[in-house]
Amino acid sequence: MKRYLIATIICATISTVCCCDVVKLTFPSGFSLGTGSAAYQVEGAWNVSDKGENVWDYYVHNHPEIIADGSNGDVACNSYYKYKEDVALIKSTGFDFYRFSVSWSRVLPTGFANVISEDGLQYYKNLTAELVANGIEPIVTLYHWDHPQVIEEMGGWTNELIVDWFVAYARILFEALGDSVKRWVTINEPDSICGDGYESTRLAPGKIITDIGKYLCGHNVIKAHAKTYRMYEEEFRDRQGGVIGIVLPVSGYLPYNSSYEDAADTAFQFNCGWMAHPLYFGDYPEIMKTRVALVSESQGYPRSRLPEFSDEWKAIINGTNDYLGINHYTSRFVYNDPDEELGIYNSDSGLLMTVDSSWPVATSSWLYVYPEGFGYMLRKVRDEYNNPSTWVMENGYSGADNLEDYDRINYFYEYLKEMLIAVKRDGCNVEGYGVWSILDNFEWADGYTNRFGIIRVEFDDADTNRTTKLSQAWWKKVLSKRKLQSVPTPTTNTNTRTGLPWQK
Ligand code: GBH
Repeated sequence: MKRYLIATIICATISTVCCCDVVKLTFPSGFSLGTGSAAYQVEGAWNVSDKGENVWDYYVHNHPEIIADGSNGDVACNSYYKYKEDVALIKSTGFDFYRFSVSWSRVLPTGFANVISEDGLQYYKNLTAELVANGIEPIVTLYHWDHPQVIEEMGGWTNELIVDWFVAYARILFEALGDSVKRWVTINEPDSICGDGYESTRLAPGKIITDIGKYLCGHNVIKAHAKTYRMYEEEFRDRQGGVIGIVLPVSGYLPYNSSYEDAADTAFQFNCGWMAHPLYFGDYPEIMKTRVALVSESQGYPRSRLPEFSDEWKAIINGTNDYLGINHYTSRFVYNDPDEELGIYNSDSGLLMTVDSSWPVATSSWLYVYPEGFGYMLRKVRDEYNNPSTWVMENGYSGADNLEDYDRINYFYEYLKEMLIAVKRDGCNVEGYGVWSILDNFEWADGYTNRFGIIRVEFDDADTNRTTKLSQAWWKKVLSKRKLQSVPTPTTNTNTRTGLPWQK
């Protein structure tokens, strides 16, 4: 009895003092660990066979000045030809799933469902079959930013007709791949494509439709996602039994100090809530509706720039997310813009954001490292949407062109630790996690200057040779033990950009 009591006291003490001992940094059984890529970033073969031109082909060829190194994805990692090697690398690392995206204009050269490219579709059938043959689960993103240029000529995501064109495209893929693919992503990061593509030149199509472009694009994205979900439900679910979700980029938005809790919530609503709230509850978050209406009025618009859903659309949209896909990289501290007290509205959200000077930064200018923000965000998602099935589809770190990527390993260790605490201690329903990225690849406007891969690609060589980095070896160990591994000691500080010290 006495011994039992002592043991209990020791256990209780350990669990309150050190949650990590209890969490043990093992992955729960059934937890899925994978990696990912996107068609335009890796495939190359931009004009092979009958492939049509997409917005990225058009953008990089006509505006090379927008890409940091003037490069493009014409060849990229050559994965169109090297997919078997990619799959072999994914397998030897030990990943459970591979998330790839389909190039719309490779499958539909005219942009529409009247002509299906046999070669284009065959490539994705081959890739899927290769994954399945190697015991890797294929997860397919229907759209990762590269819609057909012909559709852009008609307004792209700002034209509501894209909704039906998207559904027709999706149907072809469900038909072709749905026997093997059981987890689908409709659209990757609407926030990025809509904000950076229709109100800035950061992403194709690079149209600056000030104040209007982003929300209009987002409105059509939600409709396209929902209609695709309903179509799958009606035509495929019974026989294919897959699940469908959207993938949103969700940063950690933390209050700058305790008086800014509301500001942090508003930031979350403008980011994640913009898309997730309609899919879970049928409409935009209240705070977005109020704020955008207010700022629109102050700007002299006759109505809110945030479009409204009809009741009919609300019913279609509500409940169309089987799981919530999240891409998480970074965090921000949030506070209210003091100008608003003077009646000056600088933004729809009314917020300003900053980072702490102690946060290390990756080679991507926006990627500040703050692992605690990951757990904070996951708990927020748990609380907002009734603890939905959650899949972290992307998490990763851009570094220098370096095979000894200790900084990347450190990033993964710290971020995964936070995720495991959120799952095991706080009950967050995260079921999968994907490393971004399996390969160094074409990093959009940053060209090849920022490398996210755990495997290096030699872009200057026609062979586009792959070489594993230290982080790949680390992942291999993590995957075989299903447990976080300690971080090897770096011989040098590879975080060359700022020289900020790494917190351990
Ligand atoms: C993901 O996007 C993409 O899905 C993937 O294709 C890409 O390779 C990967 O991340 C790495 O970038 O206002 O300065 O804070 C992440 C896109 C880019 C979205 C930075 C938020 C914030 C810019 N993110 N952006 S800033």
